[in-house]
Amino acid sequence: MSEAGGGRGFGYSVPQRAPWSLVAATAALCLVSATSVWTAGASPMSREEKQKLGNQVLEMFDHAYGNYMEHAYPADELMPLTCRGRVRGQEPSRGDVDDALGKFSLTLIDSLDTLVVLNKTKEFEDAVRKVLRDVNLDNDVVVSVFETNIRVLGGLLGGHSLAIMLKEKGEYMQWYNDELLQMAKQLGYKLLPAFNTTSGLPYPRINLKFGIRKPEARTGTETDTCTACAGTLILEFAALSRFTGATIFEEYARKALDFLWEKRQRSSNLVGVTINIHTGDWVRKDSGVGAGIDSYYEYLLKAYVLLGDDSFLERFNTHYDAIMRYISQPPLLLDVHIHKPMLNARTWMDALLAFFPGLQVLKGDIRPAIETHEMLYQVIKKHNFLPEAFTTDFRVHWAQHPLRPEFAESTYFLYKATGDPYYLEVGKTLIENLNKYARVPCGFAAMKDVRTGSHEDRMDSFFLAEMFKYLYLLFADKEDIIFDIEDYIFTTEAHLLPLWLSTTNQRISKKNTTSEYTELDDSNFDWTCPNTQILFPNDPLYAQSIREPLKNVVDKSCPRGIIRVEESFRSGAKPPLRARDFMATNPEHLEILKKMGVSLIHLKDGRVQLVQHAIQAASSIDAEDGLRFMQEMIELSSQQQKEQQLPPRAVQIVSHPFFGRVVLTAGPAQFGLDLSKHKETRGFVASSKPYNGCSELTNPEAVMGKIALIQRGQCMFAEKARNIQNAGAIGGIVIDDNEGSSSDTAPLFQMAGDGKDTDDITIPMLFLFSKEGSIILDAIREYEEVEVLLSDKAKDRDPEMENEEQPSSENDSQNQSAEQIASSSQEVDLVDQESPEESSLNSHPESLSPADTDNAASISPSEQNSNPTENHETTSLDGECTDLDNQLKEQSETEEDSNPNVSWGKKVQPIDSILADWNEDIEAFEMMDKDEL
Ligand code: DMJ
Repeated sequence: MSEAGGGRGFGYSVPQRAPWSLVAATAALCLVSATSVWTAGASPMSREEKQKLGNQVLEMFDHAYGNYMEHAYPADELMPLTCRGRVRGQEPSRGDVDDALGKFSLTLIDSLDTLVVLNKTKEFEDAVRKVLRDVNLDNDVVVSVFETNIRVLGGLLGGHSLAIMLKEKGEYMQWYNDELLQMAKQLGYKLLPAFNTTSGLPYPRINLKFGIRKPEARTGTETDTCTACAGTLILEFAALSRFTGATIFEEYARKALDFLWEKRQRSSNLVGVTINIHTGDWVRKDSGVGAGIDSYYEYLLKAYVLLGDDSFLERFNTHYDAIMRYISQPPLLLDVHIHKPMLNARTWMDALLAFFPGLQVLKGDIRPAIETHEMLYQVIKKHNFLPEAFTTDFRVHWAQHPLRPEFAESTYFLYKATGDPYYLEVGKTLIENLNKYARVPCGFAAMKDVRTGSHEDRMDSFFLAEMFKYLYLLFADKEDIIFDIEDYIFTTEAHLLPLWLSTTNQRISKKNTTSEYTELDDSNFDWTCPNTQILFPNDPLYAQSIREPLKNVVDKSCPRGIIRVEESFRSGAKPPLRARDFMATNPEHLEILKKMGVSLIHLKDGRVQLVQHAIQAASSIDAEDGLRFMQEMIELSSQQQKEQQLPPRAVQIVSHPFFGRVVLTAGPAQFGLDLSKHKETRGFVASSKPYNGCSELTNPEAVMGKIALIQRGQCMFAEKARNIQNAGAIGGIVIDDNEGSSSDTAPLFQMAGDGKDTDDITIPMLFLFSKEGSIILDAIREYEEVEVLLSDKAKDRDPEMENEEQPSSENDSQNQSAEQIASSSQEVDLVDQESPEESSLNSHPESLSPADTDNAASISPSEQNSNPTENHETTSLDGECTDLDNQLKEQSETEEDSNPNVSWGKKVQPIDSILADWNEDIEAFEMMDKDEL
């Protein structure tokens, strides 16, 4: 290879177009050949420590896989809190997420090639036998075509790829006769009817038994699919064609990709998030590199690597240029509109985009990869995991984390590309956090809320397919793996497909499907891939030097656009209409607003948005008044939010045998000790008598110095609190009297006072739904002495207690049943998605009746600054965050996009077009918020 002339980033060009096989192999080699190039900057990690960490990954995998096999198999997934299998139809539906479950032992199939990578060849052999013996692909279940392709078809093909590799080595799998491939082919044929559309884009779902559009299929009426859903098939489908010689699969996948390429927005070269599979119209016109689009881009580049087809690289490069021009604002990656790519479509990022630095490594654009990865790592350091979505100033937007592997994936690729031991330290942190916060007695549980540390009864199959592979490979040396990983490419689900497929069965007529690219001119696009051997030796501190300026980017960030607003209010002048007096139904008020350039947008859900455009004001003085009015509105709104919404709290069971592993998310109280301001309260629990706590307790000696359990109902929350406090309790937990209630099915609320002064209540009070409360009640029945911690956030487990956990011979059986109880716990959800409106739906006599929110204008500062340049200017005012900033931080912690917007922009735009834009944006936001990641 010779050095690139004008290639983007740090790529190196391939001077002559190589034959397919060479191109594929070269690209893959570029990706992985840089390990151990140098070790500078971060201190190098010793081989012993790497081995220790590798062994730790193996142990963790055993814990996850072992519990799945023991307690869940043949179900699709393990429910690690209740320690049983998730069987579709037997659990309450979780919506789209469940479309991955086809009653085909999903986790087993998704884990197949992980077993080989982790050197568990014997277990692999057993697992393959189980798949062949037990798995039925003909179930009457409607599944996602995308998920079934990447997880099941990919899993079978990855398994097959490594089975034939092992067979050839001559020790294991000698009996294997392409059985997995036959299953893959059977599944491939089951997915094909989904492509029966004029566009060639597949339907999003298919019935494994009945296909599509027949009445018994119960699917086929959908009109839309996501871009990634239609554009993430080529690797598996082409591999299936090339392994079997049946070209139809590759043809169908190519046709779908060709259609998407045709439909790209021609001036921005971006694609939207969802597309109509019949008309080809973009349904959602926002565009990023995360949810809904991510693996479409990934597959274009990887299809080039695997298949050696130039057109895929050209498409990828065209999109990549657009991404770097519009979406990338290093270290951020922000969604934009495909038609107006200079306009940000969101002010938050989702966790799925964490794969992108890894893809940039494959592309050869290392600098932005290092920057984005560093930013993501800082978010992780703040919250232990990457929340499903976080704002541009790094606050939690959606607090869940289903143990996604994307960040580990990028860490692995960056380590391969740079050899910088910093990335090993990053991997070590990921391992520590998983063990500390997600590990439960029966596997690893997804985080329900990264802020409280509460869990969800869920361990997705991709955790085994991807996370353990990338973490193990990160610490492994070449000799730790029984085959050469560089001969394979990773699919989006980290399944391994051999690069030799590029020269096998390539009978597809590419002319039919990619007519635009029959004559290629190398100068049209970059032939890039990172050759780090050439790239780094002269500058061993390269990666570190890129990370350095970003070191405190997360900690230092302030909400954007606030400083300027605040400055404009230093004069102390008041607007002619005070925000607190404003009524949206008063025509005089509306007139004043208009004069000040403030317009009103009525949202579909009944709320009202206020938008100020200084240019629309009658005069510059009115414009300033408008700003002041909006400022007051922000403060008012912030105050209302604070009054109405307290964050969730945690009840953590800390005594033997739970040791803090079970964390229940609890509803706060608007009275009593505020756990966010004070130290947590720790104590043993005792039931109060009467259990409803509505009169003086008859068992004060039992609750004295303890945390009293009281049943909800019969009287006000505050009255219960006073009664237990008078009996000497140091805290209280109110348990819902509505049997079977759970935060999985009901929004949690905060307990309101009784309308009188509640300052006399000084103990902390928390609320648990019945299902969660019964975990504590069961524990008392089993162990009598149960100690809990009431806090605003789950605390680290006590290491001493953890050590005591090792079962001794006498208490083995006790520990065993303790594990069962611990693992049969349900955990609680709260507040992240709960709006004040939802709280008000609760009509229980004691519950909070929040103020009427009609016309209540809460404010989102997030839209204040959609201009990337301005964003950077305001962010650079580090350290100047004021109380107001903090208020807004808190305010938008959970409500970022649902609030009305204030625009401080000075752009001149006719009001009609502004409103049209806003309506489009609002619709997009509403759809996005409904979306599953
Ligand atoms: C995986 O199933 C795949 O990586 C997919 O492309 C999107 N993300 C999930 C895991 O987060």
